[in-house]
Amino acid sequence: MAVSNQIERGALIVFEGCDRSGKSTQCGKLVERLKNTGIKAKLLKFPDRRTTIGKMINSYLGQTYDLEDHAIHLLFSANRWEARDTMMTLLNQGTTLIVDRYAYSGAAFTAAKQGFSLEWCKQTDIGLPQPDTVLYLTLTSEAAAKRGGFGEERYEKEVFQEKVAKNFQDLKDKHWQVIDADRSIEDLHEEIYHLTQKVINQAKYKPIEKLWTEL
Ligand code: DGP
Ligand code: NA
Ligand code: NA
Repeated sequence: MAVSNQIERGALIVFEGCDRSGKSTQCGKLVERLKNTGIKAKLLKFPDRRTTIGKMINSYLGQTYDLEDHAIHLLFSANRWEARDTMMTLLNQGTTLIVDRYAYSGAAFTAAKQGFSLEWCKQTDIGLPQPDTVLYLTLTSEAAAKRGGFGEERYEKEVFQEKVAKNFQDLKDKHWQVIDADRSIEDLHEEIYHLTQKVINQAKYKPIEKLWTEL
């Protein structure tokens, strides 16, 4: 056992995946499990619809108002940047953050629109805290279809979601772990819980790096 005076930091654990992959359910279950086992943990969700910027995003997603595509991209990104200081403080105080969507959704969703490259879309999130792991939940389109139809929000359309899935594939890097989400909530939770134990232990004394700066 290494002895250190350094405060052990929390891990930054991000969940990504297409709509209906069960991300939000798994995030919630994981946070509860970690807390029950005595690990300091907090759930974050992007977009955070509660802030001033988040309220604009919420109206956009609910289709109550339109925004130019670049402008809404910047707002999604700003919504992550406005959480940056709080995230760093919590991590450095030893709280593990379970994050439901992050910069990868930012790039994957906007780049699914006509005229946007993945490269352009990544720029605004460069330098955000680097996740210790990205748990990418996958579902085949058949498995997704069995989970029922899409809702009424913008982006909740089959063809668009397929483009998003393709973009996620292109964003995959060494921090990603791909997880087949086509099984029971409990089975999926068990696998995820065990994966995160390792991540939390390994993150303790590692510095927090910056996203997409090694490009
Ligand atoms: P959710 O609240 O997780 O259901 O996300 C709302 C919708 O917004 C969902 O279709 C995914 C999409 N989304 C999430 N983050 C971003 C982002 O940063 N940029 C864009 N363009 N869309 C995003
Ligand atoms: Na959604
Ligand atoms: Na595009």
